[in-house]
This record gives sequence, C-alpha cells and structure tokens, in this order.
Amino acid sequence: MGPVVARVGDAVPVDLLHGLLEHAERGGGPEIAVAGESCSPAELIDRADRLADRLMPGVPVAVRASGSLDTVVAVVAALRAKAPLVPIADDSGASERTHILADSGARAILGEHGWSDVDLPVVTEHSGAVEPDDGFAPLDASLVVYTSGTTGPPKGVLLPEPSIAACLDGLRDAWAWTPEDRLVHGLPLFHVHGLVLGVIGAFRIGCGLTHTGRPTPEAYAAAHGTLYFGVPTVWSRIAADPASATALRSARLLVSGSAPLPVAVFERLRELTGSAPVERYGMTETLITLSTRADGERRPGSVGLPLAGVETRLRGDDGDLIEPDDVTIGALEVRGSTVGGGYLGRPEATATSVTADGWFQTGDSAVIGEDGFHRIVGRTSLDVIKSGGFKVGAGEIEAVIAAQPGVNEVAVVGVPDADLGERIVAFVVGDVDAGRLIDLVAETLSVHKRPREIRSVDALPRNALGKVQKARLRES
Ligand code: MCA
Ligand code: AMP
Repeated sequence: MGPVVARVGDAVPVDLLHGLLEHAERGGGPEIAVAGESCSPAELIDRADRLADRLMPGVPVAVRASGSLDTVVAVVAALRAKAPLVPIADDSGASERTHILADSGARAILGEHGWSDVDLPVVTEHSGAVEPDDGFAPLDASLVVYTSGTTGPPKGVLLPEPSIAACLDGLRDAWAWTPEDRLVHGLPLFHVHGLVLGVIGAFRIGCGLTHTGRPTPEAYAAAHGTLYFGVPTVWSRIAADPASATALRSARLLVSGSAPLPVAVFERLRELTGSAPVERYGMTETLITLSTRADGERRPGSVGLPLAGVETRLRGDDGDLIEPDDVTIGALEVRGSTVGGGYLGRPEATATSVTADGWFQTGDSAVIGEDGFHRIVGRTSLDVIKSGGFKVGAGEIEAVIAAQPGVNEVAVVGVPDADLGERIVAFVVGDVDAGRLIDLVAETLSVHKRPREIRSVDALPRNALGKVQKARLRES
C-alpha cells in the first residue's frame, strides 16, 4: 500500500493521517519518538503498511496499547487499512480485557501481547492475517474506545473518521497547531486524550511527536517540545517541580484536559513557565468540544468556547433550558460534528444518551457566561469517578469487591485528592484483607482502577429509602 495523499480542498474529511503521509511521500519530516525509540514518517508508514496489508476494511482488530512505537505502528496500520481499532489498556486485568475483546468482536490482536489468557489470532508485520468472514457486517468506525459509565462494564464508543477529523481540525484552529510544532506527552494510548489528540492529531497536522513514556516532570522538561499535553495530575506534579516547569518556558502552548485543572495549578504554571495553560473539555463519546484558544483569553477554571462545528446548551433540574448568565448551573448538552457514532451493540444506551432533539447529554454540570465561556462545575452522578484523568465507574469496582467472601456491603466513591483529583476509596462492611482487595481489582479490571484505600465501616449511611448516601461517604 503506497502513500495516498488526500489534498486540502478534496472532499472532507481528508485522510486522518494527512500530514504524516505528506512527509512520507516527500521524504524527511519530523522524527516520531516514542518512549526512546524513533523513526521517520516514511519508516513509520512503511512498517504500518506491512501490517495494514494483512487487515481488512471494517473488520475490528485489537491492540494492547502500551506507550510504545509498536502501538503507534498498529494505530497507523489500522487507519491505513480502515480496520476499526480497539485499544485495550496495557494494565488491564483479565476480566476487563475478556469483556472488551468479546464485546468488540475483535478478530485479531496486532502484535505480540503477552496475555496468556487471550487466544485470538495474532497479526504482526511479518505473520498472520485477518481472514475474510462471510456474513460479517463491516463496522464503520476508525476506533472503538471503551469507557466506563455509572453501572455495568465499560461500553465501546464508535469513533468514525469524520468525527475524529472534525475534532482535530477544531483543535488545529483553537490552538494554532501547525506542522512546525513538536508535540510532547506521556499519556496512555488507550484513551482519546493520548491516542486521538496525542497520536492521530500529530499525524493529521504533520508535526513532530515525542511520547515520553511515563509522564514525569523530568521527562517533559527534557523533551524540548512546543506543544505539551497533560492531565491535571501531570500538570500539578510539574507545577510542584520548579526546575522542570521552568524548562517549559520555551514551549508555545501547554494544554490540560480530561479532568478539572485546579486554579492553583493553573496560576503556578503561569508563574513558572511564563504562559497560562489552555484548558479543553471533552468526552470519549463526543471527542473534544470546548477549549480556550491560543489567540484568546486563557481564564483559570474555564474550558472556554465551543470548537468549530460544536454547539452547547444547559438544562435545569426542571427540564427547561437555561440562558447563559455566568451563574446558573445546568446539565451540559452538546451536539455537532465531533460527536461519535454511539455505543457499539447498545442501541438503548445510545438512544438514552441523547435528547429527543438530538443533543448528547454529557452528565457534566456547567455554567456558561454571557461571553460564551464555559465552566465545568461537577458531574451529575457520584458513581462516575475521575482519578488521574481516568474515568472509573463505581459500579464496576463494587461488583468485584461485593463478590468476595467476607464482604457484606460495599460502596465506592471518589474522595477529593490533591494529586489525583479524586482518589478511589472503597467503604466495606465485613471482614476483609484490604491489600488483597486492592490487588484483586487491579488484576480483574485494571491497575489504574484499583482503590487507593479500603475503609472498614460498621454500616453504610443510607437514606429513608435505603439508598447509600455517597455524598456523606465522600465527605467522611
Ligand atoms: C501500583 N502498581 C501496581 C499496584 N499498585 N501494580 C499492580 N497492582 C497494584 N496493586 C504500579 C503500577 O502498575 C505502576 O507501575 C506504578 O505502580 C504506579 O502506578 P500509579 O500509582 O497508578 O500511577 P500514577 O503515577 O498514580 O499515575 C498518574 C498518571 C496516570 C500518570 C497521571 O493517572 C495517567 O496516565 N493518567 C492519564 C489518564 C488519561 O489519559 N485519561 C484520558 C481519558 P509502572 O510504574 O510500572 O507503570 S479522558 C479522555 O480521553 C477525554 C476525551 C478527555 O477529555 O481527555
Ligand atoms: P472520558 O469518558 O474518560 O472521556 O471522560 C470524560 C469526562 O472527563 C467528562 O465527562 C468530564 O467529566 C471530564 N473532563 C474532561 N475534560 C475536563 C475538563 N477540562 N474539566 C473538567 N472535567 C473534564
């Protein structure tokens, strides 16, 4: 498969890999460096196309998404072959990956994965192939990204090419993102932030990319980029390390997202790096919808304005829409070209996620100013936890812990935490070994979903109807 380069002005969307393909065709272009390994755009396309030739359009394949060049090759290969890619967390436990592989219908895994419990065919650059399959309805999505909800196991979100293209083009505009940039981050490649913005974004724009491996302050400082992405936990660790933070003074733009950036971290970063960070907001289901702009005001505590092609509105508790007044809190609804294709195989969940007139209900509470700036003020459900920028459903963890002998009752909440934003805490009634329970969640779901703390309690606080009062647990 040779590089086929769509040109600006062709029917939208041009290839998601537009910028990378242009470099590969011409030769040269910026280095792609991932956790210490590097290659040129042409070398990357060459490797990816060897793998892509073994895949089939519309037939989903999975990858164990680690922060490695092999994962980036798999991402590019799947996009080249138009095979929907299902990224699976590198630190996933057995039950979570079994669920995702079965639910997504992935036919193969790209690259050697080292998971002894997984027996799907393996396709590499040099061996294996996805076989034609009679009667299979091809999936129309570039990615299927799994995300937690309030209850049940994670759901697969279909992300078609036009939604991804619209999101990245909106960000290009908001952040004045150009091929002259060098993007630096160390985010996981199994979520939208690191994968869509942090890899496909760089390749659509055609800028250089350094993935640092673990996103430590020292690694960010050593990378010499112009554009940096991080979750608030990463930024707060950088803000607490003045030597690393001041090394970012030469960067053009520092971008935070995936969870609220504390105002104190925003101010400290501005002081140490000489520039105020840009904050943007999004969801796996809608991709990025709001951002402050490189050429506009960067207001602490604000996620700015809708991207091109996106509209927002607020709905009050009484069901009526709220006029932007900078004060009244409402449930945030969004619609527009970045919104994805719904949940794979879950028509009911897809239908209930949108209003009758087609707006996606984010589950976040927000305030909108008369100037159009948005502030995210919380979530409508305490059963969705954001820890280190990872979204975790309380119900997933409760189900694992409740099944253990000795556990009579359990409730999981996100407790405010200076480093992680929220720290996952399980309140357990019963006779349990706390360390064992933590390990069990890590081995069953994923390491990043493990509770950081187990608190033994005599009883869970309940209201008159018998419902656990999670707000009281959160404050206890
Ligand atoms: C600790 N470890 C364990 C256990 N405890 N391993 C097994 N069992 C245990 N019980 C190991 C871990 O594997 C890891 O090993 C090491 O201890 C440290 O882990 P941890 O403490 O969890 O890491 P951390 O330093 O607290 O992580 C902070 C982080 C991380 C790096 C900021 O939270 C992170 O990468 N967050 C990014 C989340 C993100 O990208 N979200 C985007 C989704 P080792 O050292 O070997 O690894 S949101 C999204 O996409 C939307 C669209 C949006 O808006 O962006
Ligand atoms: P995910 O489902 O993992 O894509 O996470 C999406 C959720 O992350 C949103 O619904 C918000 O709750 C949260 N989020 C993302 N960006 C921000 C931000 N800048 N400020 C506050 N919350 C955010």
